[in-house]
Amino acid sequence: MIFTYLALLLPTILVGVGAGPVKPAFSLNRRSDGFPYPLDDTDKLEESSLAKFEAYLTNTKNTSSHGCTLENAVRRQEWHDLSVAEREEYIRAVLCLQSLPPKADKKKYPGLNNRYDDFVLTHETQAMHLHSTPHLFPAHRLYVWAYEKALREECGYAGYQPYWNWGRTASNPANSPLFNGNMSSMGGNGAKAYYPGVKTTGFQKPYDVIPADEGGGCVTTGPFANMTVSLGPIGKVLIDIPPNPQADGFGANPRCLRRDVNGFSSAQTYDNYTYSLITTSGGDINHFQADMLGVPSANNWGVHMAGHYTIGGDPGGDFYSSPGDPVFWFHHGMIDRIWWIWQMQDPENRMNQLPENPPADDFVDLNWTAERAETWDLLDNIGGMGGKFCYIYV
Ligand SMILES: *[C@@H]1O[C@H](CO)[C@@H](O)[C@H](O)[C@H]1NC(C)=O
Ligand SMILES: *[C@@H]1O[C@H](CO)[C@@H](O)[C@H](O)[C@H]1NC(C)=O
Ligand SMILES: *[C@@H]1O[C@H](CO)[C@@H](O)[C@H](O)[C@H]1NC(C)=O
Ligand SMILES: *[C@@H]1O[C@H](CO)[C@@H](O)[C@H](O)[C@H]1NC(C)=O
Ligand SMILES: *[C@@H]1O[C@H](CO)[C@@H](O)[C@H](O)[C@H]1NC(C)=O
Ligand SMILES: [Cu+2]
Repeated sequence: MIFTYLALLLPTILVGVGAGPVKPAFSLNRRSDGFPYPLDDTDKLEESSLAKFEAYLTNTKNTSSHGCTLENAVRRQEWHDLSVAEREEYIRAVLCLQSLPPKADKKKYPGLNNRYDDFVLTHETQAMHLHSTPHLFPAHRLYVWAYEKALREECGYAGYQPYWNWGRTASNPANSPLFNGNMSSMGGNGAKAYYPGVKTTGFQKPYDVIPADEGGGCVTTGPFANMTVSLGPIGKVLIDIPPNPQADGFGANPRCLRRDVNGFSSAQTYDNYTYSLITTSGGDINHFQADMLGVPSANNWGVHMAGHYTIGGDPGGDFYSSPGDPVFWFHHGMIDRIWWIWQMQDPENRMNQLPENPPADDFVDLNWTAERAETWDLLDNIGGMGGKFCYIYV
């Protein structure tokens, strides 16, 4: 009897009262559907959340999404889902940014060599502003968006910022198409060099040290083999980096890009870590952020740190200067993506939350790299930043 009743009712529910033809459900149509990277649990969670999110956009956000919809939003793709030609075009644009003059004052910041360095400088001078508890998610969202915008507007890049689904490289990052060192990768591992690993918090081995892997020295393969790192270091990295000639770290300190593409760190970035983070942190953004940042003293580095130290080295291992490694943007793209997936689990309650609930007039100012923004206007990848944010992750 129950089945009969449902069968009768169902067509009415689907058509709705007075509605036109039912709109087909939005689909991401990822390139990764199938070999070689099948959808992981986080990808599937993202897909299964879209209908709820679309309903939220239609019902609640209609007036503030500024015409941005899931359908017309631009699509940021995972690096491994780009074709080799698309990867090379992205790399071309990054190298272009590294060849343009800086906008910040070279007299005041003599370590600036190029426009890319403006972004590194922003992260160094605005480190506290970017990383204070309420700002970490929204300020990095703006920061990655501004970088994508510079690649497009200043270097003619036609695509969007790729992200790094850590789980895809977790078992063997150094041999992944991201780090394998060929000319369509983001550069290889560093050469083998003295590298003591990474002290996370305290110094109580083995729990809060990420051990060294096979690299630590200069990146000698791939498109960034000749890249000059100049600003910094500012944070303490336990390797023999020449000190910056200026106490503030903004002097010219030309040196190679160094990495330790690290399998111990990447082992905490399998998709089960990301999936578990999103699904077990509950509905409070403070918990979600804290879980993402991990509890290093409990041997739980959190996906944020685990991703950063899968790159490691210099400047990747320096809290202040880490955007000086061009993979930084992929990592923070993924952080931004999982924030969105977390939001989509309960958009009515999660699209309006920032850690520590900053005041209404709170702002983010990235100086040379982005216009000043209201912090509370950075929560929506669909319609935030006065409608300038209009992107999704596929
Ligand atoms: C949302 O906006 C669309 C297009 O502007 C409009 O057709 C629709 O009726 C609006 N929905 C609500 C719930 O306001
Ligand atoms: C570089 O690596 C990618 C991914 O493994 C591969 O598709 C591409 O053909 C390689 N390119 C060269 C020049 O070897
Ligand atoms: C790096 O510089 C050397 C020497 O000028 C050059 O032979 C090589 O092609 C350059 N590599 C890259 C990736 O630009
Ligand atoms: C993820 O899976 C690995 C391997 O099975 C396991 O050691 C680890 O504890 C899991 N992590 C989480 C957060 O579930
Ligand atoms: C950068 O932005 C901050 C915050 O608005 C401001 O205090 C500072 O003066 C700016 N710095 C420069 C060099 O523009
Ligand atoms: Cu940062």
